[in-house]
Amino acid sequence: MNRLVIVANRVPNPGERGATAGGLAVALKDALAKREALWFGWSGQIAEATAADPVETRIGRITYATLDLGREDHRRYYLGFSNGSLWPTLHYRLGLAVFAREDHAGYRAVNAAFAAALAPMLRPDDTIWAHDFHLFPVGAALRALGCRQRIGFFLHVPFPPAGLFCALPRAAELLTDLAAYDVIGVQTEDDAVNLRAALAGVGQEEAAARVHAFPIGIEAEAFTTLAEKAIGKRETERFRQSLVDRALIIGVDRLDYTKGLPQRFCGYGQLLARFKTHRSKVTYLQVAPVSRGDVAQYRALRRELDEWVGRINGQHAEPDWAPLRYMTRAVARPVLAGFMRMARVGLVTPLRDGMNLVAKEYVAAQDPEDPGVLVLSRFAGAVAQLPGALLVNPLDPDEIAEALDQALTMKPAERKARWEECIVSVRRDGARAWCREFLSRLEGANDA
Ligand code: GDG
Repeated sequence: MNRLVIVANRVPNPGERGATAGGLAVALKDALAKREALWFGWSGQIAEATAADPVETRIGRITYATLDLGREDHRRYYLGFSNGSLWPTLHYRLGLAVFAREDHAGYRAVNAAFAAALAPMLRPDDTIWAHDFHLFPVGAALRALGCRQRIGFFLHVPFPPAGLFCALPRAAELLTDLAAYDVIGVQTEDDAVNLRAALAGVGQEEAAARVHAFPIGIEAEAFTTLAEKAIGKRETERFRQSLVDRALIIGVDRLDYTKGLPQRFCGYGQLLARFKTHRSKVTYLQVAPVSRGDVAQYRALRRELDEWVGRINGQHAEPDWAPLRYMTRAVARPVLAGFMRMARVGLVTPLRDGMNLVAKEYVAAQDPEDPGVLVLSRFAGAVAQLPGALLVNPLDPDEIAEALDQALTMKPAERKARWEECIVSVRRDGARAWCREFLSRLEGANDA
């Protein structure tokens, strides 16, 4: 089998490359296990200048090739254009987007540097798969260097309506870059419709026909096993005892303004204020590991959440009950799986989300005999695969409160029926199917 080359902003650190890996590493596990692979991208380290030659490490059949980013490039490519311009725009938050020509130039320069470092490592029959919004132009940059291999691209975040996207300066250039890819993957049919229209709007009708939706999934069986195994373990049991028979609501999100955390906290406050029967009977645990802590908007969000936690606990707590437990440290994946299994409600209310894997993990973690209820934002890509979830508008705290009340008082038979509607596609449309479908489209059905 020919080699698979993954190009992504981040290459997992050595410690994340095995069983503890999250995100893309988990999703690609199956594809990477089957064939020789090269994983190329940023090391996560910042140096004086961006390295020209990658550092290579080989583990089994996977070679990891990483570049350190120069301080200025990191500021412009990563913090500036990727996180400051593209991330908010793609999540429909034009008001939060900032644009600076230097950042845009830095973004293009790093993409060009990635392509220049990767091109000499490529073999003629490699299949190249580039990931996410940091790397819109890398395919075009590789083509400019004469690369003729099959190159696919997958966007993990939403693609907004064309009119919104095109408000971003230089949007047309980014769309033209996308035309260099043989397959352009997005998470949902809505994203596909939006991206096709945007491409057609800049005269790239042919590229528009290469846009397809590939909803990403999880390794459901493995996550279920993780959750089952966590029950009875010391950490899980200590947590259970601390709840003293109270129903648990769980939220797990990177601390990001797209995840709707202030509105969610407000919704929980409304639950306690409006539905008094739940007072002292429920505990909400929000795990929100800090990401991009060095960006001002994220520092402001953290302050806002600190205030919400103080307000809710100050207003409703009793000497032996804190209604909201909030932590900005990450929790180990096996422990998290156990907490999810224990939770009567999974609360997932992003304002916009490409897919949202936490929603699928929550479903996979449940005990089939006594499952909890998923309360899910109607603006998460995962909606299409989770028909049994209680859907809410994440901008409406009252709707969140009402859904929480409905979930907490739901009879076991309905909980089971709703969970069964969800678990089918969580199992069927897993990480493996996602990889297989993308790669078979890219490599042609005959090679799949
Ligand atoms: C992007 C898109 C799309 C979270 N906290 C902890 C922890 N996590 C894990 C979760 C889950 C992952 O991180 C988060 O994935 P999501 O899909 O929910 O969200 P993003 O990070 O925004 O990912 C998204 C995804 O790409 C894939 O295409 O679904 O829409 O935005 O696996 O469990 N893991 C551990 N401790 C934590 O505290 N161990």
